[in-house]
Amino acid sequence: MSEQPQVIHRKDYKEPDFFVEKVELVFDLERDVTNVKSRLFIAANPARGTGKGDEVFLHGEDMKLLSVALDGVRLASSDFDVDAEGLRFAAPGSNFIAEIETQISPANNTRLEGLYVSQSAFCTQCEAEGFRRITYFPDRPDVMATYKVTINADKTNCPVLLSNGNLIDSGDLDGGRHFAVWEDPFPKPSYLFALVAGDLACVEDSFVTMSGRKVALRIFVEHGNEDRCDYAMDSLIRSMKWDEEVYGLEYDLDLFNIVAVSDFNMGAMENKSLNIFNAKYILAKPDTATDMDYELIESIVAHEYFHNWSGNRVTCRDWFQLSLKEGLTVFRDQEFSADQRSRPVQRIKDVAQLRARQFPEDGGPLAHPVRPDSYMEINNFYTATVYEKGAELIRMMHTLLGPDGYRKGIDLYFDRHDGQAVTCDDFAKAMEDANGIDFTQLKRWYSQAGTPELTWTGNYDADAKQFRLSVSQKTAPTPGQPDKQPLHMPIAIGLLGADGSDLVAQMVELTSDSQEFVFDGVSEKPVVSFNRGFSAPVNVMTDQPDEELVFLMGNDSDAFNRWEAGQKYATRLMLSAITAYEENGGDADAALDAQGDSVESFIAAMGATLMNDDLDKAFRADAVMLPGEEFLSEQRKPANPEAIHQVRKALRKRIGLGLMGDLANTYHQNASNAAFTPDATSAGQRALRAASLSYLVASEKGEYADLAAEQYRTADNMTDQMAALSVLNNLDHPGRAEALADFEERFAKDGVVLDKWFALQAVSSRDDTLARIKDLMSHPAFTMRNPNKVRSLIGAFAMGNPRAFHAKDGSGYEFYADRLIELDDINPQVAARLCAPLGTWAKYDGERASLMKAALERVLAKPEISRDLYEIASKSIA
Ligand code: 0A1
Ligand code: ZN
Repeated sequence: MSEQPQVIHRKDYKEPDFFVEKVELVFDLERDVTNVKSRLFIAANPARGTGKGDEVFLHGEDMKLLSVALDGVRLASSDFDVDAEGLRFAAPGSNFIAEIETQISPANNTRLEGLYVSQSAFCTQCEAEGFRRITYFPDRPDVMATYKVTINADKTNCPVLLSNGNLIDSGDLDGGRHFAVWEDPFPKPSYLFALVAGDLACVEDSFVTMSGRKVALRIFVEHGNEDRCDYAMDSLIRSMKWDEEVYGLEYDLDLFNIVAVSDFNMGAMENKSLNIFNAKYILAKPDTATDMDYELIESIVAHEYFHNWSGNRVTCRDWFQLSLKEGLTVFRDQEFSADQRSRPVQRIKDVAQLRARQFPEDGGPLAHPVRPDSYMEINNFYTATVYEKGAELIRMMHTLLGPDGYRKGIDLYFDRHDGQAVTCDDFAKAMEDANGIDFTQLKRWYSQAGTPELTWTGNYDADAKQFRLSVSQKTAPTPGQPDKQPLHMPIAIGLLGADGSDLVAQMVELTSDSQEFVFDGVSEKPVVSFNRGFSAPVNVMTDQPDEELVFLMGNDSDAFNRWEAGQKYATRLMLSAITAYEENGGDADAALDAQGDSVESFIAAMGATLMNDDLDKAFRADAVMLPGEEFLSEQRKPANPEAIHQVRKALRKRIGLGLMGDLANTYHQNASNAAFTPDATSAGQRALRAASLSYLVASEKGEYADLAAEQYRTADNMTDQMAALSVLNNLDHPGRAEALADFEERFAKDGVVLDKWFALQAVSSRDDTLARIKDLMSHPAFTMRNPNKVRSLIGAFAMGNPRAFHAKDGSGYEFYADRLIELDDINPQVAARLCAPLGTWAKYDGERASLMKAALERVLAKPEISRDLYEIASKSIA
């Protein structure tokens, strides 16, 4: 990058000057030099009044341009301009055909955008702007075309040739080559184009749609992985069924392909009828994948499938509207998982994720609205805010409209906009029109960044049998948005009587800075359960006394708020102990002693949840977990990672000691002799047992570390093995080295599984962790070219090991900045995504903050820094 990257603004949107109606592509695949011929059927856009003689601009980057011809006439080099951004020429008429020939080098494509090689297969990633690395094209989502794609390749290396749509022809060519022709009848933006060619194994099934059409379902994987596709296939079939039942949406082609690749920048990609996945989110069998892996596979397979309607049939007009497809599709996949598993447990998981990833983003230097106003590099906006906060916005619409009203809005949206590229406003308008409702204020959630903070107080009038609830909201300034306006949000309220039952269960709508809600006929002074089910994505400040939190933990009819009450109590307790730790010179035990009865009463309440057989086991497993170190560091300024770590560890030890008998019983009673099945009930049982084991080990009674080592040796599934290994991982116990060595040996050749081994070592709380990570960088299986490896070893260190990353001497930051600099030359997109942890400097003490800023300065000083990394690093330091 030579100059400062250009900033693109939402307000500057203009319709395209020219459309492309039809694309014909011919690929001559070779690893080092691939030839791409394209024929583009171009038409002027009447709305822009363009035509003959006007400039046509086609994006294109890092390609060799061989030739351009318009309507069959080859252009002389003086008839077009080509620079680092693309190709310009004058239109020969309002409708014409452009023929362009380019050369690209898939084997040298380490950015993994456009056409690249993963293991030995060719594959593509075009969202957001990768298509312009394959051929010259108006690479923007509001240009939608039909595609006909011919792939020529070596028959031995690439027996499988895939693209979007239907296979219409195939056959042999000279020289050991063959070809396939694919045609996609649905017009689509270039970001949904895909091509795969390689020697892949295929697992096949089928689905009959609600109108009786049989769809062939295929999952392509590397040879040897055929036995790891069952769960992904099952998830796909369940997703197809669910979308018919819940949304009335049917699949629209006769085949649906999924390909799993080892090298992928993100989770997966919804290319029309040819979804490409990070192999990690497809491959699973009981002895290689944990329950969490199964859960993720289910939700990501569903997510990509759901995009066929929310994203592909109706797509985004421009990239500022990304949440149109992503927020909606995340909401859809969350609801799918809730229906397939336990609804409250799913909600807890989604909220925990939102708090861990989105709230910090919204409170930090990279804060941006769900619909951003500007960007330098769009790849940097595939964020928790666009995805998860965007999903919360859709969820609020669902809550406000009810399921029927929501469905009416959805039906209108798809009726109105099928085949179009539209905006978030268009989506909201369909919701409004179908329901005769005004979402003007609700739509502020699209444009206003920052997590609102809500405060409430209650007042009971026994004579009037009336309860008054005063609620106020406030959103702190975020970069570029100093002043905030009040938001519209649904708040689900419960008022509990002394016997634990609901006196009132009601949804209220908050619209002003502060508002009072009056509940009549309340027969006794109630305990308030506020924001049930996390009906609004906000931070709630409350000074509800400990006893009320304990009461809610044991009685709230809203399972989410039962969990929430426990988290609040634990957070309050630990924050207060952290202060004591800082004051007493670093004695975590004394800091807990200073909390009086609170510790005891908290542990007792947690024990009651642990042993409550009326509750779902998965819920109990979640409810006994303490808020994480990252979450706690969000609550304090300056955050002290060492104090947080020590206090949390000491509290875990007390829980282990205090509940030892119950924990040991829970552990033993939840052992299972049955063969592993990944269903939610069995997973819940394993999770509860794992939670018990982790507290038993936290008690520091040596026999439990032995028990963990034993569990690792005897378990017949990866979930139980990882549960054992992750507690051993922080210890000096001989079982640790043994288990790690065994794991390494067993999975030496199994990239996706070995990543767990790298990540474990990166998050270990042992003192030698950073040194070990440095050693592991020269492990034969480690490479900076594979994003999963980088995330497992380097990413996990910064994001999952706050104590080591924030080591006072700055060694963590220094190591990390070196890696970002190294990675930027290989894969800027991944480098930029990993940069965010350095941007949290403002939360730390002066010394750490200046070390972190120095690390960012060093990153920014890198010669030839990419636009991706520049944007994140420069915004982070501001
Ligand atoms: N649209 C995909 C995620 C995705 C986004 C960007 C990518 O490359 C920059 C790749 C995949 C999804 O939501 O699943
Ligand atoms: Zn998506």
